[in-house]
Amino acid sequence: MSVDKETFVILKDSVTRFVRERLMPAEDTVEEHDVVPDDIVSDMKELGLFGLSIPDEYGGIGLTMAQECEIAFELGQTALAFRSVIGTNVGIGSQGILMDGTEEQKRTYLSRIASGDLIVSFALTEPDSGSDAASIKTRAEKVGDDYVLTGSKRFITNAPRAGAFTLMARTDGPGPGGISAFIVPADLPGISLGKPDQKMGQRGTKTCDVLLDQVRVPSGNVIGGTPGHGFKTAMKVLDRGRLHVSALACGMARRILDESIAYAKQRRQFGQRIGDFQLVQAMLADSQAELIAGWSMVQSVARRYDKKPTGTFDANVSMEASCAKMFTTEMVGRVADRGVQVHGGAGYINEYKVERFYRDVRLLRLYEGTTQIQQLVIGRHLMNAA
Ligand code: COS
Repeated sequence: MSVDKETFVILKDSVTRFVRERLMPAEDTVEEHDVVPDDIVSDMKELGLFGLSIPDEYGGIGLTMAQECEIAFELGQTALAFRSVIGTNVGIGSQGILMDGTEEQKRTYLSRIASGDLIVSFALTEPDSGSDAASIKTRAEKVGDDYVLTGSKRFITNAPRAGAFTLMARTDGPGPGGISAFIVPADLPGISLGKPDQKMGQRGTKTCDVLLDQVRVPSGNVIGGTPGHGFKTAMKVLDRGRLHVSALACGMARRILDESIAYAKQRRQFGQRIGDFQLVQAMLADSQAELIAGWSMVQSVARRYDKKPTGTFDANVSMEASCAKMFTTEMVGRVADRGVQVHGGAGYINEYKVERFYRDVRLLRLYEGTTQIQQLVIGRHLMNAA
């Protein structure tokens, strides 16, 4: 699945223009009101952004991972809340269905996910199970033709907007093999939402708990039809998501660097532009070099990701996706820190964008696997490789 080069160039240009002309001017509104305006969400639907990763036979655009990363880079150059609106449909919410779902599940859900008419969230994390994903406790008991789900899910991105969840629950004994992935419509009796999470940054993104009390889900909603594969589905989805987040981190690094350069050209001290001082140039240079390193890594890993058959697990590519996630999200943290430093006191003031981007990028080192989990994936792979 891919779009031809010419169509992709047109799409990318439209996204670049959309980011500059529509999203950047709305950043302050999002920060102030903690919400992405509905008219922007409608425009995102019209541009096809909800369906970037879904093949055209299911109503999406069908980008390759490398192409998706280029679009994520563009979207990363504005407040991350905008990308978050489409993030779960493009990535962790839809990909389990696409990779491991039955044909009927794909036909039932993917076109509505691609159009943005159905928002889908990914529900793995629980109050007592974050990094240790194989320890989830949410139970799914087989009762007749249904499963009855009880438990709670935590920090679920887009849950307040979601029409469905791809949700991991325990159908069998302990460990990864006892976990199954379900498609759970959000309006089933027994589902309720916690209060919206108040976060450090990324205002406009919506996360909350999802509580399940005896929720009856038809057994036909087990992704792929066979229980016990949910952990592997979740891990494959996260490998892919980690690359997308890496591209986003690079986009945000680009934006912070652009803001920093603009400030360094305009701000004068000691009778000259601060950017004419070599110590300021050194900070800009370090950020530029790290950005090139990170973006090169993302592009090359994404190209390797595209070479493996859709939905398959390749331990080497998985390890490389973790390298990209670890490096780029740590990198953008350093770029944001330097961005604040270049701005001096102004960098601590909310009206300058770097203050909020500094807070926004902090999440990138946490979600879809902390830096320490990426280190663990990489380290284990190195120790286990023949
Ligand atoms: N793709 C497919 N299968 C995978 C996989 C991947 N990326 N990673 C592991 N697996 C498979 C393993 O091959 C193993 O299969 P077998 O039982 O057939 O041998 C099985 O899954 C269990 O793997 P493992 O033993 O490595 O599981 P662990 O419990 O040790 O957990 C980590 C591995 C820590 C890597 C995993 O729990 C993890 O990624 N945690 C972070 C979760 C996360 O990112 N949360 C963010 C929330 S979503 S925003």
